[in-house]
Amino acid sequence: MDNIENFNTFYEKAYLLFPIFNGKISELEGRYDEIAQLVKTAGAEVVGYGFQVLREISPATIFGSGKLEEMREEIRQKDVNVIIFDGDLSPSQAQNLSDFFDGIKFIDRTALILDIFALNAKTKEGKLQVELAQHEYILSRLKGQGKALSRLGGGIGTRGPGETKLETDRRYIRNRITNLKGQLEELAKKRKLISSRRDRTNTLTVALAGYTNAGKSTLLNALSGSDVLAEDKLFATLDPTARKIKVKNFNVILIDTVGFIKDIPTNLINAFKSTLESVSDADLILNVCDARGDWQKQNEVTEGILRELNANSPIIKVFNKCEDISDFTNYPADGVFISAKHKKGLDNLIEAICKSFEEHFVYCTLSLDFSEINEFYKIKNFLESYDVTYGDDKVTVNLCIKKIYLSKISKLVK
Ligand SMILES: Nc1nc2c(ncn2[C@@H]2O[C@H](COP(=O)(O)OP(=O)(O)OP(=O)(O)O)[C@@H](O)[C@H]2O)c(=O)[nH]1
Ligand SMILES: [Mg+2]
Repeated sequence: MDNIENFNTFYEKAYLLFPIFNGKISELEGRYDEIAQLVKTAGAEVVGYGFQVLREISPATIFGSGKLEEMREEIRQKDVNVIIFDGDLSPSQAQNLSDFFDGIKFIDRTALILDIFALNAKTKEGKLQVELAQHEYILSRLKGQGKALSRLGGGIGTRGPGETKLETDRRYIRNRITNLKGQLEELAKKRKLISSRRDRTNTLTVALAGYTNAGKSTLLNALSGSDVLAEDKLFATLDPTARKIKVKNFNVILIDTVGFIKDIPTNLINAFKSTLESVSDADLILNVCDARGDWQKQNEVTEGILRELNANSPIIKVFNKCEDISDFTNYPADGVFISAKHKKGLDNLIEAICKSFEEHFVYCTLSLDFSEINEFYKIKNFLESYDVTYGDDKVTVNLCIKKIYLSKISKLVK
C-alpha cells in the first residue's frame, strides 16, 4: 500500500530503449505504442525514446557506444527517472546499462508488466500469484550474480516484493516461492471443490480469453448486464470474475480473466496457471481481439498461450470494436464481429455460442430404475454437468454430455 501511495504522488518520467533486430524497423511503431500504453497503465509518462538497428550486438551493453552516449545525453536533459528496455536482458547487461545511465532505475519489459500486475491484483489469490511471479523473476535475475541487484526508490518496478530482495538472499527467495506455491495450491484445491459442486447443476462454462484491452470485461458486462471494471488500461482484470447468464436454453457461467500480451513472461503464465485453468477447463472459449488493431498478431499470441495451457475446447473468434468497420472482407469468414461497447452484433455472438454448444454437447434426460444408479455413477466423469432427482420409484437425471462421449450413456437411454 505504501508503494501505491508513493506512486500517486510521484509521477515518473520514463525513457524507452528499443533494440531492433533483423532489420525489423517496421515493428518499432507497434512496439512503442504497446510499451507506452504499459507505461501509462503503470502510472508514468513517456518523455523520450531511443532505438538502434543492430546488426551485431555489443555483448556487454547491447547498443553501440555512440548511440549510448547520445541516449544518455537526452536522458540527462529530460530528467528521466526510469529507463525501460523493450526486451530481455541478462543480469550483467542490466547492471552495465544501469551503471552507464548514471544509475537511474533501469528495468525491462517483464519488470514493467509484473509491476502493473502488482498494482492490479485485488484478491488474495491474485496477490499471491503476482508475488510468486515477482520472486521467480528476481531469482532468475540473481542467477549468476555475485551480489543482489538493487533497485532504489519508489514507483515502477519496485512495487510488490521487489524491495525486500535488497536484504534477502536466494535461499530466502526460494523458501518464499515454496511457501507461496503451497498457499496457491490450497486455494486452487478449494476452487476445484467449488467448481465441482457447480458442475452438478446444469451449466456450461464459457471463458473470455484474448489480448489485453481487447474488451473482454466490456463484453462480460454487455452479455450479463453487470458492471465489472473495464477501462482503457492494460491488465485491468487480473482475477477471474464469473457471471451467470442464460443463452437460450443453456445455463452458462461466463468467466472473464487476465488478458494476454506478446512475449508474456513465462513465470507469469506459470504463476497464473491456477487462474488460467478457468480458461483451459471451459467448455467454450471466446477469443476476443481488437479488430481495429493488429488482430493477426493478437490472435497468434492468444492461440500460442492457449496451446501452452493445453486448452482444447472449441474456440469462437470474436472481433470486437467493430462499430466503425464496414468492410469485413479481410477478416476470417468464421469470425463473429461485434461492438461490446455499443452492444452491436451480440445476437450473432449468442447464435454462434448456441451453435457451438449444439455441435459439441447434448442435453438429455434419463429416467433410471434404482438398480441402474450405480451404472450411472460409473460414467459420471464423462458428463459436463448433471442433476439428479430421486422420485418414488424412478430417478430422473438431467445431463449434458459432449457428443463424443454419447456412447457412454447409450446403455441407460431407453
Ligand atoms: N471503441 C470501442 N471500445 C471498446 C469496445 N469494447 C471495449 N472497448 C474499450 O476498450 C477498453 C478496454 O476494455 P476492457 O473491457 O477493459 O478490456 P479487457 O479485454 O477486459 O482488458 P484487460 O482486462 O485489461 O485485459 C475500454 O476503454 C473499453 O471501453 C468497443 O466495442 N468499441
Ligand atoms: Mg478486463
